[in-house]
Amino acid sequence: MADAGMLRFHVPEPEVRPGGTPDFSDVTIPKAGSVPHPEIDVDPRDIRDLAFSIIRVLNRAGEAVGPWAGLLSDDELLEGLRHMMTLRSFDARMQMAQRQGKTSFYMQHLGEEAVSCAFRKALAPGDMNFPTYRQAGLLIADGYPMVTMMNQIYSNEADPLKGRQLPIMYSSKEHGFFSISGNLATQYIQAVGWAMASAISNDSKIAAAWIGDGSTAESDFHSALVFASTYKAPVVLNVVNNQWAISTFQGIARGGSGTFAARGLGFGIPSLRVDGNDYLAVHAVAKWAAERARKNLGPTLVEYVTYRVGAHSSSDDPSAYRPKAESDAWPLGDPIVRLKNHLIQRGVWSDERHTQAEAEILETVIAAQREAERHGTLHAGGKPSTRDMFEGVYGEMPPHLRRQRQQAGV
Ligand SMILES: Cc1ncc(C[n+]2csc(CCOP(=O)(O)OP(=O)(O)O)c2C)c(N)n1
Ligand SMILES: [Mg+2]
Repeated sequence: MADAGMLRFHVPEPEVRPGGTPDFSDVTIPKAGSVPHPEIDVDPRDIRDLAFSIIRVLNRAGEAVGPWAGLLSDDELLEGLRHMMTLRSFDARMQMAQRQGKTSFYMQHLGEEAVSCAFRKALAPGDMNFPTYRQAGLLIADGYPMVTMMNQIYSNEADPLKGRQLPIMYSSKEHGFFSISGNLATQYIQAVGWAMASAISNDSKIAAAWIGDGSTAESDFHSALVFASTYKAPVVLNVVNNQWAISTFQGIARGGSGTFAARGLGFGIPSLRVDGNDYLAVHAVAKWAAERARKNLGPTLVEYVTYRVGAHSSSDDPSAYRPKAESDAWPLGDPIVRLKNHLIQRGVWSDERHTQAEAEILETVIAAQREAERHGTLHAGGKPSTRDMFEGVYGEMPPHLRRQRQQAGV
């Protein structure tokens, strides 16, 4: 009552700022194995709770427990570990290459490797991802050559995109990886549209939409949900909640809904939250959602709860807006360490083998880098031809571009 007549403007603030002690006590972590595994044709109203919980498979002892466990073999898990380790090693080398001036820009996946690596294994050939810049694991886990990725990062003469895309904005139709657009949230409407087209043409392929926590504030996100729910589009709607959108904490874009998954409930879309640092949980939930899409049961919204350990990009310095040790305090741990411990617990892996694999992977990444650098880097060696700049957009080149090409003499 004391405030009657005086309005106050509310701006959500993160719990802690630089200099403070990291505090994630408000992140409720359910026990691994405690969240039920519904049938894929469940009525979304019966699983409302799943939009507010976190599906987890790996417990603190490294065991896989509960109804979402048991889908992957030893070999599949060992392969998954290798994919995540490869992505981490690739990131470290490319981040360094950026600091050496070999590329203008880089974005890492540190701490988020399980999300894209495990998700890829739940899709079938021909399915299409509409990714953001933080899902290179989709390519790594599908066997896309690292050299080709590096050629794109270096914008060199072997860059399949001929220097026309920002570094890390890959594209591969064959690997189900739609060209990345820097305009965030466009991925959502495109994925839903692609999925609708797949259904209209009675095809069997499904789509996966990708977005970060911050980008869900874009209207494209909400438009896509309207179309997806109305037309029961065969699409998996992925939200990667890594707690940060550059310097903006997730509470800004989330608004009052409590979780990002809860956004799906108003549209009648089954919505689940999953531990994004648990390879087994990510894969199981992705498989559930993909199967729903393939069986004409429509869209599923999945929120991956994770933490962006690295900087937003090579242009960012997170020490300006969050405590330095915040990532150490993240209660869901590190995805590579957790899968490694699980494999040791299963008796198919060891610390020695892990160290050896790290060295082998680094060697493979360095060999790929050498090969890519033979084709040039940002400021040295081979470049795409200037002529390429004019190609590949129009079926028939308009007169003004033809004139410019003549003026450039290419
Ligand atoms: C439509 C649009 N608005 C703003 C930007 C600038 N921008 C680039 S990344 C970013 C933060 C995105 O954060 P989030 O969606 O959480 O993804 P994350 O980087 O955490 O993976 C912003 C605002 C953009 N690229 N596109
Ligand atoms: Mg984010």
